[in-house]
Amino acid sequence: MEYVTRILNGVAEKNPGEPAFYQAVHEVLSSIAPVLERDSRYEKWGILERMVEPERQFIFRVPWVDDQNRVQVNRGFRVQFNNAIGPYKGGVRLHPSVNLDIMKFLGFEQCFKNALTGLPMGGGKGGSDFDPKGKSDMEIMRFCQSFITTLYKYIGPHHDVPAGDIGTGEREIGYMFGHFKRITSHFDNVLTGKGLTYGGSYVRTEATGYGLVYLVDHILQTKGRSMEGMTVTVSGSGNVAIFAVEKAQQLGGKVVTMSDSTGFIHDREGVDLDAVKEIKLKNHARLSEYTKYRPRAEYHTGRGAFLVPCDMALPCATQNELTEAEAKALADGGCRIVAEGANMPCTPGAVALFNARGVLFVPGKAANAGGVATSGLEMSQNAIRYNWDFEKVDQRLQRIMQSIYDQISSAAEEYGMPDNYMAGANIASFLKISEAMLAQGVC
Ligand code: NDP
Ligand code: 2IT
Repeated sequence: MEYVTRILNGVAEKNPGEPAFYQAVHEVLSSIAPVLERDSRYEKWGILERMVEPERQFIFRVPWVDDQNRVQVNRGFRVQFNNAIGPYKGGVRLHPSVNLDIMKFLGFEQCFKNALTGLPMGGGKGGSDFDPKGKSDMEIMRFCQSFITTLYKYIGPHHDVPAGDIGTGEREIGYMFGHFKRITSHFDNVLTGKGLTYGGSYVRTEATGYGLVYLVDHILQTKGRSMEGMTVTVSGSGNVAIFAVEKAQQLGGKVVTMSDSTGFIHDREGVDLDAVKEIKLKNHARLSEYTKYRPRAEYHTGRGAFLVPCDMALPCATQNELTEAEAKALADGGCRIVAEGANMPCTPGAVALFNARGVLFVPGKAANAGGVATSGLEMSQNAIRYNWDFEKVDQRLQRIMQSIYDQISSAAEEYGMPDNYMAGANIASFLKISEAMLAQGVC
């Protein structure tokens, strides 16, 4: 379609050297051509032109002093992408690979994901090339304080609400929140993922992994199947992966792999999650330690978690980690369903292969939306100055994941692509954001 081609060419031209951003935009725009063809208002009102241009982007110096009294300087980012349906909302990634390309791809994805939650949240993302690995608590605190010293002016409960992502968990959110409070004197609910004693929500820690498995389980149920007895491969061993494994095991799945950026474990008897939690959450150590707890398991350096035969694969580490060759190995090994716990972990070639081979594919913007959805529930509880108990938040999360299934499956059906959840997710979220943009005029 000419409109889509023109916008994609414009994105490539205006954002050179940003392949991840282009990849994310290409995926969404390639799915929505049938929607654009039905209604000329999208083109007339420049909806795509406005959707692919972040509303504003901040890049800033983050100076801090390390434990040896040396000055360190990192680069900070916040991309406020689209606030058509609510305040900008999205995590903060702390990883040496962070650059503007990664921030824009994540911010763009976040707009569509947040729309699927049904909660009033626009899309944004932030982060820094700061590497928390090997840093002391004091160093991490000084970095977080410096990051907020610049960012505090641009965030707020009705404006932009950051949260966690790779490298940012409850500890980092606590330091950021404390510093925001100190320099503004306001106990504003300006971040989510807070600790339970100062405005956090039950289930936020577990939400992304749990939500992923709730959605997959629901899809299996609609097909008369269940997770019971399924062999599951998982990548990553951080927040998303750990709680995806926990819920998958609770529902009877047998998880046989997990990974970190150094290597992966293969435990044919099923991963011992208590051991992984002790290694990763308590000791902040490497997954290679796992064989000390379970000597019969194998540890391999490098990649390979998805070369292990399985019924279901859950990539939960990072973008473009699951390649076309791995997708082929998964399909050849009998894998029937792949759901993205991470943001954009499957390469376009991998996704094409899943579609060609009839492997059900659930894209991250639907599958991992439980995390930001529960952040939305944290904002709701903060707004009414109340805390719901674990069961209540968990039930709401389950209902949201079910509603995401309803939206993506019915959009896919309506546009003649049943079971194409990627098209369904892109179409359903596009329709919601564009309706709000059309209603609000050119802004
Ligand atoms: P964590 O920092 O808790 O864990 C990240 C995991 O992925 C670690 O095991 C890490 O290994 C591995 N990893 C990170 N980067 C790389 C890399 N470049 N190559 C290989 N492995 C890597 O992050 P989360 O679990 O929170 O996030 C994982 C994914 O889920 C990300 O894509 C994130 O955007 C997405 N996500 C997170 C949500 C949340 O609520 N936290 C919500 C929705 C999506 P190592 O320790 O060796 O670095
Ligand atoms: O990618 C994501 O959805 C997140 N990192 C969670 C964002 C949030 O605001 O909770």
